[in-house]
Amino acid sequence: EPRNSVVRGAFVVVEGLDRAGKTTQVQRLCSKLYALGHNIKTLRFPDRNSTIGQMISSYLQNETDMDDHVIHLLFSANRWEKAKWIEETLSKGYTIICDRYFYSGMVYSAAKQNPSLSLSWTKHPEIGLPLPDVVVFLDLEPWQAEQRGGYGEEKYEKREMQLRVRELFLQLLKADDGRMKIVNAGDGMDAVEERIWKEVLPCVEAVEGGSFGVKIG
Ligand code: Z5A
Repeated sequence: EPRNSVVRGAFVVVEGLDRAGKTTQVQRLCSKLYALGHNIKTLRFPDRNSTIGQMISSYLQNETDMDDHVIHLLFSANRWEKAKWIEETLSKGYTIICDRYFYSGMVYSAAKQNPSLSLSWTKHPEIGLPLPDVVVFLDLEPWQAEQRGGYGEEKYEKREMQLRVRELFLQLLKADDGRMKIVNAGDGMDAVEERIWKEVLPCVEAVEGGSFGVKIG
């Protein structure tokens, strides 16, 4: 059970390109926070367990084809399925570490260069979702990502797509109100872990302690 002194948990999102090390770093961050006595839950998107998540998974594996808008809305719906759980979990005092969120949703869809699917269009279905307190963007150049094992079989794992995705992430960062933190993910795992820690710990402590940090705009 969460500590009584916690006002609410912090909502921490880890974003980045393919192979930026999100899974690795989410695990490390959770263990460190847990060791300090924080109560932690994790989440990842897409959540492939739900019916909608299974449709997404089948699309990513090239088993089904879908209109670009349809898959965009399914990714968004997959987050909305969890919105109430996120709010309830935070209010019970658990800090949530989430692997990808609507930032990925926006940039991967906009990177397809469909004329009727601009970056601003992609945002609309996401409006109203619980807003993270801090978003760590693990930045890696696509050529560095490729050195970590090359691209697999999934839909978006191609160099041109990854280059556009990175440009769009950087565009979101420029327009951001201060909750997104860019972290160079091109070095060893320990160095990256340390950089993330410096960004996340103060935010978790502030939110759990009752100071809500960045106000929701
Ligand atoms: N997508 C979307 O279109 N719309 C949405 O709304 C959402 C997602 C939420 C599936 O995502 C696809 O869905 C994704 C975006 C799109 N498409 N693409 N591309 P996913 O999250 O299920 O899959 P993923 O992002 O491709 O996960 P990943 O490949 O597992 O990457 P990762 O979690 O960032 O990396 P990792 O597993 O921690 O590490 C990858 C490898 O690198 C592994 O061998 C590690 O040991 C190694 N590694 C990690 N860190 C380092 C360092 N620092 N140095 C060297 N090697 C390292």
